[in-house]
Amino acid sequence: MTGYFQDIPAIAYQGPGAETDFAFRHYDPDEMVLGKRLEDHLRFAVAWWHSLAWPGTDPFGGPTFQRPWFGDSMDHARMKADAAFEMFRILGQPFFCFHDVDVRPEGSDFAENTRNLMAMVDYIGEKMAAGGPKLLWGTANLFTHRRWMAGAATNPAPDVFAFAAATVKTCLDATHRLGGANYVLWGGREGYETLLNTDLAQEAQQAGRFLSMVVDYKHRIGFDGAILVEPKPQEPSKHQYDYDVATVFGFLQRFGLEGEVRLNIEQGHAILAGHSFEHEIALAASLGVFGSVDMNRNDYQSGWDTDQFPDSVPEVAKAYYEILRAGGFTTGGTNFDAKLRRQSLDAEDLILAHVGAMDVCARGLKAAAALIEDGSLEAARAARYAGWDAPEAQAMLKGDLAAIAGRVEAEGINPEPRSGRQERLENLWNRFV
Ligand code: XUL
Ligand code: CO
Repeated sequence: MTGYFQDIPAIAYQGPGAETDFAFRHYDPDEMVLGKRLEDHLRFAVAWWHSLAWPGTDPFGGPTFQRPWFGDSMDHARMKADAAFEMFRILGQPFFCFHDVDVRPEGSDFAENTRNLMAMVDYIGEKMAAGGPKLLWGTANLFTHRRWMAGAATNPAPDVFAFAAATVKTCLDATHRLGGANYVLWGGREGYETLLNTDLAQEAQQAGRFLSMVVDYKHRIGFDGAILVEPKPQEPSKHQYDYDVATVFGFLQRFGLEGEVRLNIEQGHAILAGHSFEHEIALAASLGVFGSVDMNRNDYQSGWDTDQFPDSVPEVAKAYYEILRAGGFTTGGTNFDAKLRRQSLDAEDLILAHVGAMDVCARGLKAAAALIEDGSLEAARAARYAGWDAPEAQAMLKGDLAAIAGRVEAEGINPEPRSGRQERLENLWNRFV
């Protein structure tokens, strides 16, 4: 016990009329929505890095947080894990996520890193066995340490590629041992700062081989979770190769991995790429590679990845609508890849950030579910494409230009445009959200 959260009660569902801030108003884990418990729809996860490891720095300022578990020793790492599970007990969320560096102190070499990680895996595994949340995903931090400054898998130096491969192997082992539902790769340094020193063809070959080896190793150890790639267009690199869903899908196809790897889609990354969150989810679903989400929000003025907790029900409703339309999460879930503002110093800030975000997501998902249940939006969408059911329309999809031209002439086809009814559908949407 760290006692860090000692004055904060376990958060329970009390409904919209709750009189305390320390209650869920909309997230009732047991509420049945579309035939499934809300907890099983949303599959919330707390991110170890933002909530327990991040010290409140920004590009202009040092740490603002003074958590008792900050430090470089194994004792500190264990205290951090104790605090994590105290926080998890208060929130009652079903999952968490971590990078290797979030849970272990940095060693002097690969062997010591591995020893530290595996000792912490044992420690965390005991806490999970005692009734804590499950692991949604594990990952390797291949971007903070100075060795990764020119990339991990795409580094010009083969020894860095080797160190990255060895590190991902141990992180996959750790994730497997903790029963993780997924393993994530986010390539913050897999990109470039300047084309003047970059060989794009060479780096793509390295990245393709690296990901293929990850998939091979997953099968070798019998890890049955999903391998997920997390797109992001830039920051920290000027340009990142995993730019967005479309770019990653093209990369997966090029290396024959589209049946093996799915995507972890983050709200803030979608915005940075010039898309909406729901676009990225819908596109991944349409390509059969939707996996999981990192739920957060960007500040729309600042133009960088601010990783704030979500606060907008209409925004998250659009994301959950696409997720539900795709059949809901399978191995994935809602990971709060979100951090406090650096002035939010207190233990209660950390708890209330999650409570609010969980309520926002619950409201959004329930609104989206009501729209699915109503069915009018999907009926309107289907009606818009209904012409394609006709045999002559289907024949065109296997046809050729000359045959189609002949038919247009023979039948005097001269199409009349039809309304897309956007505002009518927006009005429908707003009746539910
Ligand atoms: C960075 C980011 C990461 C990944 C995991 O923008 O989203 O936290 O989710 O490495
Ligand atoms: Co993320």
